[in-house]
Amino acid sequence: MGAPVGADVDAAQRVRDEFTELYGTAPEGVWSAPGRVNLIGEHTDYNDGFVMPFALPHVTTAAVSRRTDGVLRLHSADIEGGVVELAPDALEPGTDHAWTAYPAGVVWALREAGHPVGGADVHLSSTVPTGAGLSSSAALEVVIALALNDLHGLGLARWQLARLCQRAENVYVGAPTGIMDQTASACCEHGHALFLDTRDLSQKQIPFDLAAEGMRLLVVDTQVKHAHSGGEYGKRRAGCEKGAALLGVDALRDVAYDGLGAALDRLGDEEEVRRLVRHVVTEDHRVERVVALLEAGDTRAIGPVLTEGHASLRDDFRISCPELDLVVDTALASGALGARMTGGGFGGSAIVLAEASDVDTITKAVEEAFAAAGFTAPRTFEAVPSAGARRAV
Ligand code: GAF
Repeated sequence: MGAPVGADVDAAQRVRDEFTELYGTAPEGVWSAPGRVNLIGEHTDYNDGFVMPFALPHVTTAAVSRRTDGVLRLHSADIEGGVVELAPDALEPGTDHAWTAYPAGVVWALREAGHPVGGADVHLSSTVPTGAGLSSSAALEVVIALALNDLHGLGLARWQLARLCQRAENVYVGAPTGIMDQTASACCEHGHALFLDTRDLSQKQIPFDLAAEGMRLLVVDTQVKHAHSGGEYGKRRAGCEKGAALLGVDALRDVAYDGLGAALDRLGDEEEVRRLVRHVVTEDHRVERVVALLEAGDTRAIGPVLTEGHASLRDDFRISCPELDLVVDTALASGALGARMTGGGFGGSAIVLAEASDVDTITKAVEEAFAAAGFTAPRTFEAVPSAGARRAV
């Protein structure tokens, strides 16, 4: 996963010191797990399809110690409210609607799977932007899962931790998400994008070093907040499942790209389902095209494929918003190689692939376009493919 870098160690030591001050003794260890951006492969993960995320340098850090009295104490440096005390024995899906549902849900999922996880003291601090489509929830889940896996010697593999975190999010929190974000946080490697088959969780690390080729990938956080437990994400998922059922396949992954026209014909006047199916099948194909281009060393050529992905999410899947479209249109008009919304949609962030020499022009153009439209100023930063979850101290 890559050794902790200097900034990591500094952050980990700060979180360790805060834990010691809060709970009166030093933690048994400190772990961190990153947020992610998704390069391509959106809303394909709950259709057994392909995705290609990479980890951000932004992490959630957790200092953790086991307790013997069965009490789970949770505290976050970023959220008001002090220490929250819970009883692992009494955790019930659907009862917690605060941030604590994510770490508590992981404890619940581990216990439900038969792992002997009891009380713990936890102190958290995060640099992953929340509500920005950059997987702050997955980072929070994965850091807890990894810490408890290590402390209790559970021996679970990264992909197993990701599955348990997804279960925590689906069942305990009640958000019907796929497996991409948790796997990205748990399994990504520095300098690589993760080509993941969400059907069997087979993975391939694809070298992705844009700086070496004179390019950059910008993340533009529109500051429009999104949430997955809201109805629209679930409606898209249900529509995809209806499409698979109507076509007689286990999942839309099983509809061949070459057979898409015939499949759409079979859906007759199910217009909405046809649009969802078209997005998923073409998006899986786009992931395969991006992987092939990167493996052939033709990195610049992925730009138009990313932009096609945005059009598909906007027009067929219908999960973009005016702010995301404005980022994409403005970036492209200012010379970007490609641009698209990333993550679940309905707000959050867009990514922009650009020549390094065009970054300032594009950033300024997007800021000016937002100001002219009367939108809240966006936050732009460069995304560098970073390490997955790890023990930091
Ligand atoms: C969110 C979900 F959590 C993921 O599982 C995935 O479906 C993504 O939206 C869309 O690709 O991040």
